[in-house]
Parts: sequence; C-alpha cells; structure tokens
Amino acid sequence: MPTKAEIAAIYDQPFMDLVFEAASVHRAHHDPNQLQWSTLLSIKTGACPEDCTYCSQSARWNTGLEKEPLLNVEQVLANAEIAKANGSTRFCMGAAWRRVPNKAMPELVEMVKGVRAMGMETCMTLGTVDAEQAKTLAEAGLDYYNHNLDTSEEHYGKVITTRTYQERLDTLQTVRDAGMNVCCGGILGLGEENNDRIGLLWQLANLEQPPESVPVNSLVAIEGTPLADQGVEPVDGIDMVRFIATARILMPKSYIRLSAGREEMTDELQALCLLAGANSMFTGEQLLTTKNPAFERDKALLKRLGMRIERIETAPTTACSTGAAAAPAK
Ligand code: SAM
Ligand code: DTB
Ligand code: SF4
Repeated sequence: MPTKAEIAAIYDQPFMDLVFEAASVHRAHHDPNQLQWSTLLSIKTGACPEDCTYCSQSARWNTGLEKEPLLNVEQVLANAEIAKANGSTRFCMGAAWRRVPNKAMPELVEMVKGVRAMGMETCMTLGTVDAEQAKTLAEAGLDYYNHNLDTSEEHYGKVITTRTYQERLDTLQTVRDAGMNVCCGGILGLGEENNDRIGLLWQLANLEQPPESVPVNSLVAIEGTPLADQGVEPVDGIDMVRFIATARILMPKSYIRLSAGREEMTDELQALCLLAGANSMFTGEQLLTTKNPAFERDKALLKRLGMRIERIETAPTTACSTGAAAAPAK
C-alpha cells in the first residue's frame, strides 16, 4: 500500500506526466469512452442534527432550506422513472439523518425494491447505519451505500464536530460486512491543505478494499453555512484534475464520480477530469438541495466528446439470503 509520501509524489509530479499516467491506467481498466450516470434524490430533507459546515441541511444553519419529511415510495419511484428515462443507471437516495431510524426501515426497503424492479442500481446515503439495518437493506437489494470521509482525519474536526472520523470508518466497515458495495469520497474546497487531500486519498486507497465508487465533490458554497460565510477559496480546476488523476492511479478499478460542483465547471474542465480518469457523474438538474446541469447539457457534452452512457444489467430484485448485493461490484 502506498505511503502518504508516495501519494504526494504522484500528486505533485508534472501535470502532463500525471494526466498521461492516469489516462493510461484508466484505459487499462475501463472503456475510456464510456461514462456511468447516477441520479440523486433527497428523500428526507433538512433538520439534520449534524453540524457539517458545508451543508444546507444542518438544523444549525439558516440556509432558507424547506425541510421535508420522508417522501413516500410512489414519489421516490416517480423520480427514479424520470432518471431512468434519461439514461441514468443508478438511483441514489439521500436522507438528512444522523442515523437511520428503525421506523423508516419498511419504507426504505420498499424504495430499494421498487427502484431495483425498474432495472436500476440502488444506492442510499442515510448517515450511520447499524449491522441489522445494513443487512436488511442489502437483502432488499441495496447495491451501494454512500458514506463519505470528506477530507483527511486531521482536517475532519475543523469541518464537523458532531461525529468522529472513526465513526465514519466503522460505518463503512458495517456496510462492507453486510455485503454491499461502498461509495465513499470527499469534498475539495473545505479550506484544506494539499496534505489533507493526500491524507484522504491515502485513507480511501488503504481501506480493507477500496470503495467501488469514489465521489469527488467540489464545495458548493451555500449562503448561511459557516464555510460559505467565512469565504473559503474556490477549488482550482487544475487541483481538481490532479486529485482525480491520483485517485485513478491509486484505485484503478473504482468508479470515480464527478459530483457536486459541476454546475460551475466548464465543459472543457469536465473533459479534462474525464481524461484524467473520472468515469461517472451525477446527472439530473438537482443534486440533493442544489443545482446540477440539466440532462440536456450532459447529453450534449457526451455527444461532443463521442462518449456513451454505460448500460447495466441488474439481477432480479428478489431478496438474496446471503445478504450480498445482487449487482456486480464496480
Ligand atoms: N447525511 C448523509 C451523510 O452525511 O453521510 C448523506 C447526505 S450528505 C449530503 C452526502 C455528501 O454530500 C456529504 O458527505 C458531502 O461530501 C456532500 N456534500 C454535502 N453538501 C455539499 C456541498 N455544499 N458541497 C459539496 N458537497 C457537499
Ligand atoms: C456525494 O458524494 N455527493 C452527493 C452524494 N454523494 C450524496 C451529494 C452532493 C450534495 C451537494 C449539495 C446539495 O445538493 O445539497
Ligand atoms: Fe446532515 Fe449529511 Fe448534511 Fe452532514 S452532510 S448536515 S450529516 S445531511
């Protein structure tokens, strides 16, 4: 496993050498002209007890966000149909909870089964999940669980104080033990140093098994959140490409996803990120609470780049007794 110094040496090498190396690794493991599309839906919005200083959904900040209780299954499935019709193959449902409430489990299970029955991959991001809940969700057909580490362990306490890095790592292990695929990444633009970006990459690459999906977010500065109000520097596009390229070299088989922040990125910067090894993006005009490029803009980008959306085949939605996710790992 690479040390932090070795990762820094990859990250800091001349840009052209870095991108060339990353693109070569990418080609050896993936079709470089193929892109995976995932679409998000906030199934429970706002009033979150956590204090993530970047997030519109924390109850502590005045961001003007309207809170919403858990959506019903029909609302969720109607949104999944739209995503599917637009070419998305994975539907990711997010809830602003500290931990999953047991009373929501029956509805969550129905959401997973319903989305899977449409032939889409399923992902959820619900905060801390316990072993029993993770097993139930895996058996219902939940393919991926998203739980981000966001930044290095050293910087974490400057961004969030209501939980520890170790709690995040423990939940990631719970998800693995339940047989689900792991989706875990971070955010650039939290006022972190280069060392923190290296630290996050080191942690991701050194998990027992690297995450199958690695979302790379660029901070969306939301008025009313501490990070936006203290005016952190916007992320430099070249640094974003360096981060993605290093992630690709360290985690050759993972899907690296361009996530929050694409609305502010030019098509040219996105193309450079794809060249450097990103092979997935969140599509649909809304992320969880903020804007994202419309499907039409992304379809036009794909066409200009001569790229295709990845097609998938999901196994039938029937619960599997082993608790292992039914879809092939990515
Ligand atoms: N509450 C759950 C949790 O924290 O795991 C799931 C939802 S949370 C919104 C998912 C991820 O979205 C966060 O870990 C963070 O990486 C990203 N995110 C949230 N707000 C963001 C923002 N303003 N800009 C960029 N990324 C953001
Ligand atoms: C991830 O890493 N990014 C997505 C998904 N996983 C859940 C969420 C981005 C949220 C951006 C801010 C918002 O829309 O509220
Ligand atoms: Fe809550 Fe997740 Fe937002 Fe943190 S990132 S405040 S845990 S919804």
